[in-house]
Amino acid sequence: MSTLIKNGRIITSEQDYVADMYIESETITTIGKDLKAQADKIIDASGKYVIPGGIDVHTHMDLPFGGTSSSDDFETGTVAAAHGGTTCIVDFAVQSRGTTMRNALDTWLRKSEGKSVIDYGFHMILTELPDDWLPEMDALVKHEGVTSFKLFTAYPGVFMVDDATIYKAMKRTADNGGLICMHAENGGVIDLLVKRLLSEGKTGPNGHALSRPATAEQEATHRVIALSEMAGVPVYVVHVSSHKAMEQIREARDRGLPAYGETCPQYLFLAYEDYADGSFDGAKYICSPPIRERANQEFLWKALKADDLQAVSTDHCPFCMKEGFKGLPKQKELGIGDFSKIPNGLPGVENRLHLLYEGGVVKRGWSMNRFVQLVSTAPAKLMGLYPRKGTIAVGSDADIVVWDSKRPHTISAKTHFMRVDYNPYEQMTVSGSPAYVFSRGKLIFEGDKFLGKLGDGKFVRRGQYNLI
Ligand code: DUC
Ligand code: ZN
Ligand code: ZN
Repeated sequence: MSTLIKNGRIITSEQDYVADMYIESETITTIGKDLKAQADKIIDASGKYVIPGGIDVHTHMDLPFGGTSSSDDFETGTVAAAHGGTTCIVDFAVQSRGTTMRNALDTWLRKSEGKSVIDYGFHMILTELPDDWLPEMDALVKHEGVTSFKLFTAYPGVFMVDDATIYKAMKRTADNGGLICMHAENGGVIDLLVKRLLSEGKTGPNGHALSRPATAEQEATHRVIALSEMAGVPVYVVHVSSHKAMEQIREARDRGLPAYGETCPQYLFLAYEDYADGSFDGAKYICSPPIRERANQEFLWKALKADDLQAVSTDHCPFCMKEGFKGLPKQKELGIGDFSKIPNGLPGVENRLHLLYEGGVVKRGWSMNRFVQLVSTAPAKLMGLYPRKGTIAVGSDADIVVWDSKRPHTISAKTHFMRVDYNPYEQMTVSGSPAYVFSRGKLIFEGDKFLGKLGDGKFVRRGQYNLI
């Protein structure tokens, strides 16, 4: 199978030029002006951008969490991702207490096998780390292409580990060449605040945000950066929600440390004020860290522009508002009368590029290069996928999005592909959307029409990070 994409405006994180692109089988083989090659399919991309497919390095498909499981699996979630121009995800395998990392990876490989329509990799979440397990970390990095480990300073009793365990994992990762990802909130203090709010009768969803103040995120962000500095390992702070946490990353970077941060669309577009009244509708917006006050948003937008934050991922972890949607069990409703039982997480994998293009390029005048850097190139580099993915170059995987800046899209649960009964950005109209999406050379979306095949997405063994 070969494809010729004619006259597109090719955008990488650094370049911007008009050319033709020839794709043979799974790979970009030629880029040049007026290519005359024969092809099975020819696409006229005049007036459109040709960008590397989006890479979302923070998703949770089919994650057992909060008494249920996230409602998208590797089938529905990756079809949705592709519809929005994301052609690779890095999801999280969970080493839960009492299981080995090997078992965890096998479980997640089974969950994804034969289902994904785009390529995917895994990080490994660690919930315990006896000394004799340390060699397993090395084996994951060396042999399995699982080159990043996530640890939590929150969710006591589930994911949270103590500082000594974090330091131990960091030290080992410094030696084996992996990357540390951190969920940074002070879980111990948050638990006390949760108990106090509930005892005062504050049981509505807004209690979730009240129990998780930005200072709890700031403190943990400061701490994990300090631990990483002691261990001599790069650290990637996931889902940075507040300017206070972002400033910890900026300060570390100003000192020359390899500290990185991602934020997510929910922290850029949604505001605490919109669910402050405590009505149960606010359960739609429950995720951790929580959605902050509206005034916080602009700090994050500026940080993305200034490279104080380096990537945008989604933390896609959807749960339905109502029992019974597509046969799914009770999810957000588990927390009626007790906000601490509302499963944490929001849908987003389908709309990340829509939203970032609108908020960044259209509304704030970012260059397309910066957009591509944040949604594709930086994630690819940090997560060891570059230059196979995250750029447009001869020899790279043909994960390509033909982006039409004049193809408006109204976001709605009625039309989205995600398996969840609401969309946090319901009725928002964005100016641009993908006209064509290719995954390793195969056209998998033409507009809103899915043309892909389940199982065509493959597990990607990632390499070592490139520091940016
Ligand atoms: N935060 C969420 O909102 N959901 C999944 C896990 C997490 O850290
Ligand atoms: Zn997290
Ligand atoms: Zn997450």
